[in-house]
Amino acid sequence: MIEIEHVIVGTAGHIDHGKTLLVKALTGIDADTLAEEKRRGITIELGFVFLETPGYSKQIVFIDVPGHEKLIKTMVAGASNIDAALLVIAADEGISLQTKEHFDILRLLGIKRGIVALTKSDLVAEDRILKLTDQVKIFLKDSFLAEAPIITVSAVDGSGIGDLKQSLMALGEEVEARHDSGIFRMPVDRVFTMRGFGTVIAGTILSGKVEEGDKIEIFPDGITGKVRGIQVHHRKVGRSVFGKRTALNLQDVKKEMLKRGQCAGEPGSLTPTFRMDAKLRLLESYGKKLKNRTRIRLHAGTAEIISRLVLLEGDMVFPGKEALVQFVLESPTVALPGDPFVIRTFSPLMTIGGGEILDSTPEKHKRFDSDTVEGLQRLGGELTDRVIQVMLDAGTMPLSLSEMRKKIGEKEDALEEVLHDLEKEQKVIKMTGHKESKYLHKNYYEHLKDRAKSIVEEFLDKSPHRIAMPYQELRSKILELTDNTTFKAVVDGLVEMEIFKRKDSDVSLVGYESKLKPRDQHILQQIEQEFKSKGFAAPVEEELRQKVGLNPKEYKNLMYNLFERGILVRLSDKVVYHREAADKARRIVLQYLEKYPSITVAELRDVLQLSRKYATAILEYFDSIGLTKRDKDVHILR
Ligand SMILES: Nc1nc2c(ncn2[C@@H]2O[C@H](COP(=O)(O)OP(=O)(O)OP(=O)(O)O)[C@@H](O)[C@H]2O)c(=O)[nH]1
Ligand SMILES: [Mg+2]
Repeated sequence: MIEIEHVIVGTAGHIDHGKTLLVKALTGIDADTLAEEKRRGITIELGFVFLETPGYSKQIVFIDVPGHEKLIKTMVAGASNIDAALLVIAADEGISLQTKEHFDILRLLGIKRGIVALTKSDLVAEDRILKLTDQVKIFLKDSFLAEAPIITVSAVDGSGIGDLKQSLMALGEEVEARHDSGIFRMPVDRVFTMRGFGTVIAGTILSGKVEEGDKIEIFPDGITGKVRGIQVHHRKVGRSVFGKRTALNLQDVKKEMLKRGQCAGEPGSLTPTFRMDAKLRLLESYGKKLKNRTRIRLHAGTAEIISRLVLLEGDMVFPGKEALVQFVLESPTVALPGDPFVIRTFSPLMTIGGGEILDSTPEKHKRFDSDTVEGLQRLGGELTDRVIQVMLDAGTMPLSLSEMRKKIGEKEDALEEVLHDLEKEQKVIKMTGHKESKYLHKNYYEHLKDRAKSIVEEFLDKSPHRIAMPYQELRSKILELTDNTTFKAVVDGLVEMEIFKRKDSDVSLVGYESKLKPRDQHILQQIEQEFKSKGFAAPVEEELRQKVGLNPKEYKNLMYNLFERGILVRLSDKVVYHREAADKARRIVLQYLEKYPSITVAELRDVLQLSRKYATAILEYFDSIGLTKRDKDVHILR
């Protein structure tokens, strides 16, 4: 099946200027279907109408918006996700208030193309059209519509309609596919029920694709459901892709739970947020300054959210100027970096600015902080800069590709390519974990290594009797900062650099010398000698402690040193052996087990000519290290 590319064209223009009738003249369809719309003669809800153009390779779809000044919220929702604009200006009234406001909104949303229709030409004389055309050209100067065709039409007598259709088709050829981040997202602009089809949400797929049977989540409300069916252009299809007007029939979701402003997406792929960082441009025409913490209406996707505007760089934003801001939202929403938005004053309602989201899940920022400002500037830059910044923001926590995708809103393969280069330039460390690879900014990798090194140094400083730090203790300290995979990479890195050495379950510093006092060193030698000379009949610890004249704490500390260096081995609570005795016992047990299938405590006692206490300790120790295992009363080789 050939996928038809949709060209989504949004109407725009002042109330009563003839948008809906023009769409009808082009398509034969009246987008005003509500009884209230018919009664009042105005558009209230968004209208979605397909233009039939047989033989043409693309599908033109109109989103007809209301012109009423109180319905700008609906207009922005309709215009938020279009490929091109059809700016409608009535020849008799000319450029009016909402002509200007709609045009501002289109510009702020970053719409790139469009056509201007001067309609109701049947109501005016020729010279009026010429004059208006000049005015319109001045009005559109330096904007995305500066070079747009201006077509004179009448929806009543049909003049110019053919030309307009031709222009629309030519425009459709020029429209480039919008950027596809690969993540399925469809802002909901309509919710309805269809007989035999159940609950339906409709919208234009912003990115990615959706297939019948897919699980989806309705953000930010966390509603999940399954796609039972998909319709595109009134036909049932198995899948739909970005850029297409699409209706999704949802299983297990009640209509009452759904509304415009929500966004359908892959489950878990977006993070509901109460804050967003953005670059804001205040319209010159607003003519006023905007203060910090001004309460505004933020329009992003099809949602409108009341929010405070925190100015990060200064105390004011001036008309016609840009500023880095943080929106503090009064209710949650979802967005991705790069999404356009519009802001309107709380009351009276006026469109005053707009821009681009830079971070859709930021922390609360300090104002006037140069790091924050620089970070946001990087987020507004090239993909490489954005990847670097997201990693700097994550600090010592490494990010997986899927986490990065969520933060940046880009396809994983595009991210991978950038990360690969950064890795080659040694700006990024890739860590291969057992589930998925994660990435850490080089600076933070170095920071973690420094941290690990100083933790071990501090440990050894505080415990002069010890020559190593237990690995698990270091691990639990580092896990406060990062994950286990990174911890391992950090230790491995330090071992490779010959800063750390690992022995059994300990970590130490290469070349570290014990900081023992001469007296302690002397006692240590004495203790070692005691154990060595007694062989299998090791000394009783309590007696030994008294003999060498240490208090229990001092004794314990010094013994650590001997255990860590592997000179002594603890067999059981009561029995400690010199390494040599332990090794000898091992050889004897193994020799015995070569001859006999098993060994008991009594048998070992006889072989070694020792008391039962030692034989028990030896066999239990070998069980515990996995050399032997116990089977009822005997011990066998493992
Ligand atoms: N003479 C004449 N009247 C027109 C033409 N186009 C629209 N009208 C009339 O203008 C009025 C408004 O037309 P609509 O198409 O509803 O205007 P709209 O721009 O969609 O209005 P809103 O959706 O409410 O903003 C209707 O009475 C139409 O019949 C035209 O080309 N010539
Ligand atoms: Mg209308």
